[in-house]
Parts: sequence; structure tokens; C-alpha cells
Amino acid sequence: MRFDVVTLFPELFVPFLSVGITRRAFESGQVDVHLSNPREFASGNYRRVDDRPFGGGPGMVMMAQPLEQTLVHIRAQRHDTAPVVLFSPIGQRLDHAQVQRWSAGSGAILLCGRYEGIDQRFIDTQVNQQISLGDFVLSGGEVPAMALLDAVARLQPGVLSDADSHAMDSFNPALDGLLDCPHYTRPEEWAGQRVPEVLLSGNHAHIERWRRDQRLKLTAQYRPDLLEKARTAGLLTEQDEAVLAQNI
Ligand code: 9D3
Repeated sequence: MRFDVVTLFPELFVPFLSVGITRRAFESGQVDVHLSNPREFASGNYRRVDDRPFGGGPGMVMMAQPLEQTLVHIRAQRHDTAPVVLFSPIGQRLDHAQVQRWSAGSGAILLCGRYEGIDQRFIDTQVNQQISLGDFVLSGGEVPAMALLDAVARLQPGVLSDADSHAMDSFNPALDGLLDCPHYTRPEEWAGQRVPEVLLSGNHAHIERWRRDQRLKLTAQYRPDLLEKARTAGLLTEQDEAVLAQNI
């Protein structure tokens, strides 16, 4: 798959693409990321990419022309009709289901906004979808674009050391949409706190039941909305309900 990122700050992506478990996916081209800077496609001696808003008001607006020229350049390289995704606070919030769809697709053109926004005429004619990271204000779309690329890259086959360990992620349908259980590693006692004995027992049935119980309790405590979803979807057993009833 190929992702073209349109950003005024391509240098932000360079360290991101070269570290961690996702590095191999990016460096091998399994997730092929190309960076384009609209400033290179802006006209005039000053290569302006932003201007003052018509009608007045604070901040600057990204101009349509440099963005359009950037798209022309990208479209000439990609022989497809990849969708243009704008990261924007008004977009639909990114979730695991969306990430799974992107990770099974052939890529997209990811547009990172800066300043107060982008000329609406460009959005109306060129943008297919808007994605938000949540209801808080960032200074641009670069961090959301990296979030999407990171989430997509780690779902690629062979990226995680244990080929199936993302089957164990919170939000993965394989865990019935419950939060993940707590994890422990050596030493068995740290700062006066022991690891739960069941995890040292070697009894895998007990361990799995304990982990399921922890997932249920954590989800009830932190994300009752997710628990209700799992219940409505018929994913909770009588034993699950009994565990939940014990600890209210
Ligand atoms: C004063 C109105 N602001 C909207 C809340 C203007 C504005 C603020 C921040 C316009 C753009 C931005 C930059 N944000 C993003 O580009 C962005 C974003 C975000 O701020 N929050 C969550 N997800 C995203 S995706 C892109």
C-alpha cells in the first residue's frame, strides 16, 4: 500500500518512520510512505502557502493552489484513484474498525492541515473524507496522520514479533471489544507488591479465566460503554455476568 502525506512539515515524519516495530514496514515499502510539501508547489518568489481569511478574523488559511498542484504531482505518480483524507477536528473520530479497513486497503493521500484551516473550495472539490483524533485541539494534522500510519503499519503481517499478538489488543473484536488485562514481568515482587499468584501457577485455564475476569472488571470500571456494547452483541457468557455481578 502507498500513503502520500501532504504536509508543510515533512521533517516531522522522518524520525517517526525510522524507529520501533513499524520501522521495517515503512523501510521495506510494505507501507510505502511518500512525503510532499505544498511549499514546493507554491508559485511566486515567496512561495506562499497561506493567506489572510476573506471576511477577516484571526489566523491564516491554507491556499487551494499549492495543494491542488501537490495533488496533481501525486496523482501522476500513483496509478489509482486513492481517496484524499483530510485530518480535521470536524472529521469522524478514528477507531479500530476504520484502522482495520485502511490496513487492508491500497492506501490514501493524507492531507495535514495547519493554521486555521484550508480554503473550503479545495475541501469541497478534492477531499473525500475527514478524520479527527478526538475532541481536543491540536496545531495541525501531522500527529493524527502519524497515528493512522502507526496503527495501520502494526497491523501488517509480520510487523509484530508474535504474528498474532494484535489479536490481543483492546478494541480488537477477538477480545469481544473489552479492554486488555494487566501485564506483569520480573521480578515476582517489586516495591513490596507481588505478581498475582495465578500468573505463576502454570495453570493455563485458570490464567485465561483470571485474564477474562480482569478484562471484564477493567472494562466495567473504565469503559462501561464498551461493556454495554459487548453485552448487546451477545458476547458475554453467564459466567462473565456472574463475575461482573460479584464486584459492583
Ligand atoms: C478556532 C477553531 N478551531 C477549531 C477547533 C480551529 C482549528 C484548530 C486546530 C483548526 C485546525 C486546527 C488544527 N487541528 C488539526 O488539524 C486536527 C485535529 C485536532 O485539532 N484535533 C483532533 N483531531 C485533529 S485531526 C487534525
